[in-house]
Amino acid sequence: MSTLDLFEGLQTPTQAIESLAQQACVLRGFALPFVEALLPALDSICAAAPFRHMVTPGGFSMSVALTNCGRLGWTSDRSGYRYSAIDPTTEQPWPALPTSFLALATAAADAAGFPDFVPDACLINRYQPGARMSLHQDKDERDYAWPIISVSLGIPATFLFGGHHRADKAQRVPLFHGDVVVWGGEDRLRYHGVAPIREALHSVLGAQRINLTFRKAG
Ligand code: MD6
Ligand code: FE
Repeated sequence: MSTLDLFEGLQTPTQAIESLAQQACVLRGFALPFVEALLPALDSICAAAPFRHMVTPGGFSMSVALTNCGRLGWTSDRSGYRYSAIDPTTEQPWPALPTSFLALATAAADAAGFPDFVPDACLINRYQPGARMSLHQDKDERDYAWPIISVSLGIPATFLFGGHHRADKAQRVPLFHGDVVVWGGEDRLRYHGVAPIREALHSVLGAQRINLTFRKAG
């Protein structure tokens, strides 16, 4: 065990794990001990790769603003969704995955029963009040054996966690600053989304919700 592991273990005692499905759960407050390290790293990423509203293949501008860090970044335009090593806005590689991001993602995956997870992509989404994400599956990654790790920061959201068909009734899961949702295995391809964000103010992040989703994309 490294000193970093020991530190994390001390910072996150007995974990509140809420099951959403066989291989999906919410780790309440799991990210809180990491936040102080995450926020300055997030500022550097957003300075190098600014938030932008991507356009869907259908021609709509997404209400959520997006950027990425890691070797691969998720992008969308009229020709489709894909992962790319180059940010189409800056024409530069995406900023590297900060150590604090990596430590949080691997610790959360471990806690949820997915050892050995090493993400190569982190989508960073900014939701301002009114922004939403409609039900979708995350299926642009190469290997669905790896889970999705989703970290909520800032103002609250209602996460919609559905089934394997778009029409399946979705659970409504309130998510708060510091919560982490993990889904993998048989639940990896479940439909999910975010209900329209309500007006609110977070003491540190103001009137926004930042969501980090970690994937092994390549
Ligand atoms: C969330 N986000 O914001 C869940 N998926 O809680 C997502 O499911 C998601 O933000 C694909 C791309 C971006 C996302
Ligand atoms: Fe998603």
